[in-house]
Amino acid sequence: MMSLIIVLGVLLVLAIIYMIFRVSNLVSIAKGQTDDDRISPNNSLNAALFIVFMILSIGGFFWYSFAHFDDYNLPVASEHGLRTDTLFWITMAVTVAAFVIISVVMFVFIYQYRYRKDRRAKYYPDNHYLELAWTIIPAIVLAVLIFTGLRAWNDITAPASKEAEVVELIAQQFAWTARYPGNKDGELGRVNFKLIDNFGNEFGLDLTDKNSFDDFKSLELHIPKGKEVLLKIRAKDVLHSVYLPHFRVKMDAVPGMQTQFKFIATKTTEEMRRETRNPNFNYELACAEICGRGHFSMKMPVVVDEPEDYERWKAAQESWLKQNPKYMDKVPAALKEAAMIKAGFENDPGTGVAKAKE
Ligand SMILES: [Cu+2]
Repeated sequence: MMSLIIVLGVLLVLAIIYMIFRVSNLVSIAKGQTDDDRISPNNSLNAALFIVFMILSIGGFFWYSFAHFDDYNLPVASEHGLRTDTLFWITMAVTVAAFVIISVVMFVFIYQYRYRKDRRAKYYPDNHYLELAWTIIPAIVLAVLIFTGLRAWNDITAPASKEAEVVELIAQQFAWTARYPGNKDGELGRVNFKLIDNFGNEFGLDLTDKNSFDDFKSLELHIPKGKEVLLKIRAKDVLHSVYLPHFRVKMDAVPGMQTQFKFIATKTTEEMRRETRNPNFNYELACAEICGRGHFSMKMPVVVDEPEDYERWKAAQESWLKQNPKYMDKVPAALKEAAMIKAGFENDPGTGVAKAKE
C-alpha cells in the first residue's frame, strides 16, 4: 500500500512538471517567439549542465574509488590471488583510461557543438584510417587482455596435485559444512544424496565404503598455510557460491554436480591479524549467490594455521561415525571391525564388545 502511494506521488510530480513545460511552451508561442528564440538559451544552459555533470560524476568516481579503496580491495592471501590481482589492475587501468577519454570527449562535444543559429554541420562521410585505428587498436588490446586472462584461468583451474589437502564443502540453505577425509586414510568416503537423512547423515555418507569411517565434520574451515588445498564443492538444495575474498576464490556450488577450486593460502590468521592491525580479524567464507531469505547469514569462519598447528587440529577431531554411533548398523558385517578402528572407537574390556567411548 505504501509503495503504491509513493508510485502515485512520483507519477503526479512528473505529470505536474510536464504540464508546466507544456504551458510555458504555449505561452511563448502565444507571445510570437520563434523556435530559435525559445531553444537557444535553454540549449546553452543544458550544454553547460552537461559539463558540470561530467566534472561531478568523473570526480565522484575517482574520489570514491580512492577514499574507499580498502573496503573493496581486501589484502590478498593466496598465491594465485597475486596473479589475478595484477591482471585485474591492468584491465582496470586500460578500461578506466578508455572510459575517461570517451566520457570527456562525449561531454565536451555536446558542449562545443551545441545548436547555434549561424552554424551549419560539416559533411564528413568517412575516414578509413580513423576507422582502421579504432578497430585494430582495441582489438589488439582486448586480445592481449583476454589471452593472458585465459592462460591464468587455465593454470588456476588445472587439476590439483596428488599431495593437495582435500576438503569437501557442502552448501545448504543457509549454512556451510565441511567434511575432511579423516586421520586414518586421508580419502573422502563415498556419498550418495539418497542416503541423506534427518537423523545425522547430513552428508549422505555411504557406510559400505571403508573410506567413510574416519571422515569428520567441521563447522569451521581449517586450512594449512603454504600447502595446496583442494575444495570439493557440492550443494544440497539450490545454487550457492563459495566466496573466500582474501584468497580470491569464488566457485559456484551446484546441486547434483561437484565443482572444485584449488589454491594455496600464504598468510595464517595470526599473520593477517598483525598485517591488518586488527586483533579480531578472521577469514570468512561467504555465500555469493542469492540463495533465499537467509542468504545474508550464510557464512563460515575460516582459520589458516601453520601446517603443524593444522595437523594438530586435525588429529584432535572426532570421526563422524564416532559422533553418530547408531550408524554402525549401516556398516556391512565384514567391515565392522575396520570401522571401529578407523572411526576411533575403543574396545570395551568389560564386555569384549566394542562400543562408543563416551
Ligand atoms: Cu547460499
